[in-house]
Amino acid sequence: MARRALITGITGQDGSYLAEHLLDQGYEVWGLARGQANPRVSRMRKLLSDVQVVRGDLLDQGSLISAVERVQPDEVYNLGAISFVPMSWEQAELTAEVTGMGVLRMLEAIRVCSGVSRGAAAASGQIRFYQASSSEMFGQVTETPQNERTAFHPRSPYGVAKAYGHFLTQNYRESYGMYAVSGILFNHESPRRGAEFVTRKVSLGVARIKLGQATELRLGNLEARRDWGYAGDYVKAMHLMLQTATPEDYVIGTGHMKSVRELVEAAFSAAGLDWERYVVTDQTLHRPAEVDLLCADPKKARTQLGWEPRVAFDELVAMMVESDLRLLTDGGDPDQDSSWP
Ligand code: NAP
Ligand code: G4F
Repeated sequence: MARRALITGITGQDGSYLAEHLLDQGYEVWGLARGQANPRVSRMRKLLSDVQVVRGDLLDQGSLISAVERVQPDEVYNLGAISFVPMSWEQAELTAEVTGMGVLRMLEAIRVCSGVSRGAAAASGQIRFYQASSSEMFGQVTETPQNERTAFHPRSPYGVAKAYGHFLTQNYRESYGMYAVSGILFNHESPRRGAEFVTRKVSLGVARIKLGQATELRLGNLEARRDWGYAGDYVKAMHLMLQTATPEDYVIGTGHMKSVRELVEAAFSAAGLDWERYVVTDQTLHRPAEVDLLCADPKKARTQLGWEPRVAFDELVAMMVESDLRLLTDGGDPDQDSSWP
C-alpha cells in the first residue's frame, strides 16, 4: 500500500514542490487547506490534481485532530506558517498563534491520535513528524557558518515563534519518544515564491522594467546577506530527514552567502539591464531589527543524508527572471495569485 503524507502549508511554495516530490516517490498525498473560499486552494488543485484536500487550520485544534484521524498519515510535514518576517511585527500575536502554537496543536493531534503517552518508548509504525524550522532562529548570529549546535538569537516575532516550534518538536521527541524532527532551512526560492519576498520582488521588478511596465524598483537594505538555494532541492531534504532510523535535526543550505545587492546585480544582468539605473532604496522598507547575515554549514546533511543542493545562485536567479518574463508576457497577474509555473 502507498505511504500516506499529510502536508500543512500545501498552498505555499514548499508545499507544492514537496507534494510533487512525494507523488513522484509513490506517496498518497493529502494537503491541509484552510478557509471556505481560499483562492490559493484552487490554484494548488490546478497544478497538483493528484493531491487530496482535507480542511483544517493551525489555529483550530479540533480540525487538526479530525484531519489526522481522517488521513491516517505515515508522515506529517508541518509547513504552514505566517512566513513573511515583516508581517510578524505587524501581527505578532497571530504569528505566535500560527507559526508557534500551530506546531503544538499539530504535535498534540498526532500524539492524541496515536495514543502516545509520556515516557513511552518510540513505537515502530508511528507517525513521523517534520517541522519547518528556519535559519531566522539564528538571527544575530553568534558564529559563521551556522550549524545544528549554533545558539539561537532570533530578531523578529517570526524567529521567536519558530524557535518555540523548534524546541517543542525536540521536547515531544524527548518526552514522548515521538519521531519528530526539525529541518533548519536557510532561504530557498523559486518561480513559485511569494511576491513579497525579496528574490521574487526583484525578479518580478526586473521583468516589469524589461517589458516597459515599470521604471523603478524600490528596495530596503541592500547589504543584508543570505544563503539562497532552490526550493525544489530543499524539499528533497525534508523527505530524507523522515527516512532515517533515528530522528535528528538538520541544517539545510548551500554554504554560500550573497548580498541583496549581488542578487539585484545578477537579476538585472540576466535581463541585460544595468541595475543602478532602476533601483531606488527606501528607508521605510528597512526592518526594526535586521538579520545581517545567514550562512549554512550543511555538512551533517551531506554526510548523513547524502543531500546536496543542485541549483546554484546565478542559475536560480536566471530561472526566476525568465519565468517572470514569460508570466508577464503571457498576461499573467502575479498579484492575483492566478498563475503558478
Ligand atoms: P509560504 O509560501 O508563505 O506558505 C505558507 C503556508 O502556510 C501557506 O500554504 C498558507 O496557507 C499556510 N498557512 C498560513 N496560515 C495558516 C493557518 N492558520 N493554518 C494552516 N495553514 C496556514 O511559505 P514557504 O516558503 O512555502 O515555507 C514553508 C515553511 O517553511 C514555512 O513554515 C516557513 O516559515 C518555513 N521556512 C521557509 C523558508 C524559505 O526560505 N522559504 C526557510 C525556512 C523556513 P494559505 O494559502 O491558506 O495562506
Ligand atoms: O526575502 P526576505 O523577505 O526573506 P527573510 O526575511 O530572510 O525570510 C525568509 O527566509 C527565512 C529563512 O531564513 C524564512 F524562515 C522566512 O519564512 C522567509 O522565507 O528578505 C531577505 C533580506 C532581508 O534582509 C531584507 O531586509 O532581503 C532584505 N530586503 C531588502 N529589501 C528586502 C527588501 N526584503 C523584502 N522582502 N523586500 C524588500 O524590499
